[in-house]
Amino acid sequence: MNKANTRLIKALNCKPVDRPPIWIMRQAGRYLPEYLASRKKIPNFMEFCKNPDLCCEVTMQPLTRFKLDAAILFSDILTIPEALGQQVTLQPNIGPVLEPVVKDEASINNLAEFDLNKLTYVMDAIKAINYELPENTPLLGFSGSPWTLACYMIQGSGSKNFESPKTLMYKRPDLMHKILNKLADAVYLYLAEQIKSGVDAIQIFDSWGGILTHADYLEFSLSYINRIIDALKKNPETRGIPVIIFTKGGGQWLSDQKNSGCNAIGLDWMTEINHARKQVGDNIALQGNLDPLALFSSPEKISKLAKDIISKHGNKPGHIFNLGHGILPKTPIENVAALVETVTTASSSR
Ligand code: 1CP
Repeated sequence: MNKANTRLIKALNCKPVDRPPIWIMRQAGRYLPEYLASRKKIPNFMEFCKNPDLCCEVTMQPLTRFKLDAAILFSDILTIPEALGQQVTLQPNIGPVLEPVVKDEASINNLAEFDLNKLTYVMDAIKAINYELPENTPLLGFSGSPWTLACYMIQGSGSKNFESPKTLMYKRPDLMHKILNKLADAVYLYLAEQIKSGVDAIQIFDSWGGILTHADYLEFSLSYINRIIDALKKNPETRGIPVIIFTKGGGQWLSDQKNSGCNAIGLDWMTEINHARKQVGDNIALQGNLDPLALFSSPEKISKLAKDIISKHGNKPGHIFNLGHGILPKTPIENVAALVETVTTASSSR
């Protein structure tokens, strides 16, 4: 179905809309009791991700509750490391654990050839979701960036400082480039296949790009994102689909990100949206950027903060409302409702 005229896709293309569209990073997830209930059906997280009907069910849950302008495919960025041969398990109080860790040249050489057939379950979920989605609601697909995926594959888990990948990067940049090259090829093929299966826009989550120096960000993260976008924009089957890039902690590098070929840049909450707009010009959409912790305050406060962001962006096209990072598990649901109500009743002459 062609969703080109929906609020989200128009805003991503910097076309005028009646109000900013809103979706929420991690909108399907642990803050929703209905999500927790669905998860009980298959407690093993990766097995859950492999069940297209359950992925469809939880993708639809936040849309049933709130007037959101987009759905995001329920899956995880760690599907690619699993397809490359690592075992991924979600462990209580730790989070995802990947084994065996990638630590040297031999372990990079031992990774499997990337094979899209191992990710058919993601494409099946996209088809199932599109069958359920209303005509005016576009579906976002996503992937981790090569750098962010490499962080998990080399560290073997989440981490504050990601010592192992950063040490490898400093000691053996050649090996870091070797794995990033492999990941960039995989991410391109994966996103292209998501587009062919029916997603209407895609987001590249560079959750850990912000732990790098500027020079290393350009060399080890953004250059690979650029390569993926370039390949998507050259392919006639994928070129019309808007691409959002989101580097958590990347607000000081907007002038680099704007030349990546992306349609939109996701902003974390540390970045001022009016300053960002000045830096990127008027042809790139901006997405964000309420602090996820602001949702722990009151409906009145949230409404004020959301209106502030909308007015700071100003009366111009190209703003997609979102949080500055994923919604947190303990977020009160009535506060999410207040946020969505504020944004969906905001008017403008855009
Ligand atoms: O039920 C559970 O306990 C699982 C928690 C969970 C969920 C709900 C995980 C494990 N993944 C997901 C879904 C998910 N992950 C989605 C789809 C849901 C939606 O957006 O509605 C998406 C887009 C992701 C992306 C993702 N996974 C990112 C990038 C986004 C970000 O927040 O920066 C990252 C870094 C991951 C890894 C991951 N998977 C799961 C967890 C808890 C984590 C974070 C690990 C860490 O602490 O570093």
